[in-house]
Amino acid sequence: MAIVYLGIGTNLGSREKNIEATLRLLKRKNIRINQVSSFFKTRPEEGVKGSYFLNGVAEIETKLEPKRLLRFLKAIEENLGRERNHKREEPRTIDLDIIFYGSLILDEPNLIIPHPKFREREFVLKPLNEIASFFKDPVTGKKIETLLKEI
Ligand code: PH2
Ligand code: MG
Ligand code: MG
Repeated sequence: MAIVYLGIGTNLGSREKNIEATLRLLKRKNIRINQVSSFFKTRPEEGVKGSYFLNGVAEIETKLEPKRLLRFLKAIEENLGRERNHKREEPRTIDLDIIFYGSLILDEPNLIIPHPKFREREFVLKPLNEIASFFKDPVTGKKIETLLKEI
């Protein structure tokens, strides 16, 4: 079993319903949801179009290997109407990103863990700090609370 932190973001349609549906679909695959943070209203960053996001994170427990988990997360995104070959700047019903997979460090063409951008994203660090402030980033060795203070 691995403890995994997922970033959850939505800025299209009913954000609340998208989040509810996502949590429901996650549970289907024997994934245990340990904790869910608050969801914060945030401004789209990094050139994403559309209006406000709701952003939060969830701590889950799973036996799925990273690649299988990623495939399952993509299936949930598609199930909620996200196109498979979506563009980076398009608004999205749901975006599910693996932030941490335990203390695993992975650097492959289509999957980098920890998420390569989370350290500079307040929309990830702020909710993450609510449920995992003492969790240490395996790359920098820094706690979430420290990384949040640094941005
Ligand atoms: N996700 C991005 C880029 N920009 N901005 C906000 N506020 N929230 C996000 O989840 C987000 C973003 C890439 O996936
Ligand atoms: Mg993302
Ligand atoms: Mg994504």
